[in-house]
Amino acid sequence: MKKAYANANIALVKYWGKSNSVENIPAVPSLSLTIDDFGVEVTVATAKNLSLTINNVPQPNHSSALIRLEDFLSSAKIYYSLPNNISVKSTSNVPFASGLASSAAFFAALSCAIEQLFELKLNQTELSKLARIGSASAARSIFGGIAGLHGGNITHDQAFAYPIIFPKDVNFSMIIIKVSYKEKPISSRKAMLATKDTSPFFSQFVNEQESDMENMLLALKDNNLAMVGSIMEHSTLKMFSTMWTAKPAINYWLPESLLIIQSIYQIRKIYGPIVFFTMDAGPNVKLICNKADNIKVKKILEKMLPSFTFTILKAGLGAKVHE
Ligand code: 2P0
Repeated sequence: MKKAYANANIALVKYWGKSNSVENIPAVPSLSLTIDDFGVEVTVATAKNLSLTINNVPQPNHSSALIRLEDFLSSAKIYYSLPNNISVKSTSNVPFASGLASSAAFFAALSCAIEQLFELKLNQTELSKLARIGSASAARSIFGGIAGLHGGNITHDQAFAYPIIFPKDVNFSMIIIKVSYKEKPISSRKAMLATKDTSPFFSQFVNEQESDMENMLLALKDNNLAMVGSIMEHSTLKMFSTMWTAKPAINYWLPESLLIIQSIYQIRKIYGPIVFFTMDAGPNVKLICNKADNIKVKKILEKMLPSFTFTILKAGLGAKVHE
């Protein structure tokens, strides 16, 4: 039996769409911040049957979570020496399927535990490829701090994550604003496929990704919050534009999401470029600000948006085995 823990991560340059759905290779490169204290612990053991227990609830046969685990194992077996059946138990403080990267933390921790249990002898780069097969964003959670993930028309061997800034050197904080932790109306996996197939804007999103990545790397090097935040917001809104223009349209936002975004614009008008937003496949809003300003920004938010709760998170460590 082996145990591992991984933190969730939130993309600053968004991954959306796949170039290869079977091997789960992202259509675009992406970049994210791994967040602290927001993660999943996974215990894996050898077993006669495949089983999955999430937060003490055994997942029934044919449940979507168990099917996804089965698909992960069968795809991973092409590259790694793994059995068909294992017992997997996960406990998490990340709300499930509400756009808070629960699958990223789960597959990163699972890959780490599997690697140990079956003595696959993978380094972190290899481990990120294994995690990517389960969920592409999981590849980034193998690393702490700020990490990138390759994407495009590339092979399994080229589709890995890499560290960019170590957690202790990240000068930004993330603030999570809860809008709703209800399960999302459509999985990001299905939404990505539909978007790629039907949105006239998807190719434009792909075409601009390399330059968004290059500009983000420069902004991070300069430690320039205003630049990092502007690129992040632009990447976020471009990603949602592809969803809104899919046929049928896909929408993860709630009215409160827009209310919060309008308040962020208002805060910037009053206080300058101190806070920026992003969102994922769900209605919750995540903000970044300078680490040194996080309490001040939280106080401003509490005054402007008194009915919401705000959680400040710092950069977290990468996935690790728990002894
Ligand atoms: C990201 N998201 O870069 C983007 C932004 C949501 C919006 O990665 O199909 O669970 O498992 O590879 O990684 C969510 O999608 O999708 C995601 P799969 P994943 O964080």
